[in-house]
Amino acid sequence: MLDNFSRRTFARIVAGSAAALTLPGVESAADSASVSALDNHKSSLSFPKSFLWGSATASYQVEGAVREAGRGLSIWDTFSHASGNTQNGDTGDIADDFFHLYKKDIQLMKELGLKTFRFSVSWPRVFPSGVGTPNPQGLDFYQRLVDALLEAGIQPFCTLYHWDLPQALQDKGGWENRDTAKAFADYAGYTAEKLSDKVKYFITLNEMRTIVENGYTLGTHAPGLKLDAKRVAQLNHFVALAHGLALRAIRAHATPGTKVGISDNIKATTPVIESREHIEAARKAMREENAMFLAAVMEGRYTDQYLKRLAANAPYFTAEEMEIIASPMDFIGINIYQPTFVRADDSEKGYAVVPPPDSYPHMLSPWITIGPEALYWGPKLVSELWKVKEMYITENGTSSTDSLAPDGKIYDTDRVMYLRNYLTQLRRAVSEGVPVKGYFLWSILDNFEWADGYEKRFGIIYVDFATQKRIPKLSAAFYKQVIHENAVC
Ligand code: GBH
Repeated sequence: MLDNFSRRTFARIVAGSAAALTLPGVESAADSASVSALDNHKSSLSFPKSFLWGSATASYQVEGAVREAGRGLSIWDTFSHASGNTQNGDTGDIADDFFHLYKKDIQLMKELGLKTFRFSVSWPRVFPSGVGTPNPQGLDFYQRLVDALLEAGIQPFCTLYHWDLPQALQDKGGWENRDTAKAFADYAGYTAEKLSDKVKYFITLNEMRTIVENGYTLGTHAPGLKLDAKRVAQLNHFVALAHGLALRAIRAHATPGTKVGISDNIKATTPVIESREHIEAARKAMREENAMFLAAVMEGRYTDQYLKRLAANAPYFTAEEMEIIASPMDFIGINIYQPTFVRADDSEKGYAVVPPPDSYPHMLSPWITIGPEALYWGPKLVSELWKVKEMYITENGTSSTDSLAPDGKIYDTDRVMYLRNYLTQLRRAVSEGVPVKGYFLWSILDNFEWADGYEKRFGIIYVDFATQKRIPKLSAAFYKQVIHENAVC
């Protein structure tokens, strides 16, 4: 096998791969010639020049400072402080203290070479009771954050809702109340007006499915409700309506040229075998399994099968509302962590979802079943079905045990394995012309992982929550190399 290589070339290859594993801040021992020995390999895994490599966070998961600068309470303050709702009773009171440490964290992002960063605005910082008079100190924080990002050469992507609904609005029914959709649009329009001189990309809602399923159906997220199917279907409709109303409000108030989209955690339907019949099944499933969310937003209608399935529980909606829900977007963001395997089936639907067998491998979080092909089929089927021209992977990543090694570093080889495999499949999609323009790794920092508290770490930078010390993990070195090479490595 080594016949084609001179000894010297072989030595260079070895040196080159060792260089790829150095941690940030540690000088690479390899000379530039050793890197060029890998060029052929790299070019087969490279991304388009303009590809936006990013990372993401959300307000309540990182900011802390929950009682500072005039912030009102959100449903996550209430939920996390009530006993039994989160692992170890953890709350976001302090989290990563990003509210105070953001400048240092942006420095770390810059060292990694991040081209873009996705953050969310906390609605109760800007409107402490959800509506009414805005709190200028709230917006001031995001203005400073955006300035610091731009100064570091990092393009901001701003999400307007990542689950921290003002508690005052929950007290009036939360997403079950149609007025909440209207209040969201007012807040979104106001915030976009203030930030769009510097922020070009806005995302309305993060993960409609999680809002509805975890918050109001399973009760595992704030506000912790377990509503019946009829009430769930109705509030699902109001959540979709909130997206459409907000999109229109942003268009009405933001600087011309502002781009607006959504971040949706679609069911990433993936054929069990890549053969014609199973691929067709996955295509049908992409539409039906996302009928209440992305399909409604893209098509302005609920599918016949969805309404038939709901029968008497179907929501009340008007043609005008459906038109608002389907207001054209500039891009679609999708969050993908795991596949939904699908096979062809003789049933009326024409497909069946294949649940993971007990022995199916997963990452530290049991729900993250491994299936890198989801990052190929997800964007491919979405772009084909709905003729999308601009897409982003707004979240992808994994938890890991992340223990400190004796040398004080974190060798999260499982996260590196996960990212390498998923990015290889994303690259496959991009090379076929699927219009994915950027990728946001979840997350830059370990943070408050909702009901899992601080027990599940998703960062590529380790956070010691007692001291707020940051330690870049091996995966940070990996991602730095990916960004630098613009290729999977
Ligand atoms: C995303 O949610 C979120 O946008 C982000 O805030 C979060 O930190 C990240 O993923 C990592 O979780 O425990 O079996 O009941 C992904 C969708 C919905 C997946 C809730 C986990 C709970 C599964 N999440 N779900 S389980």
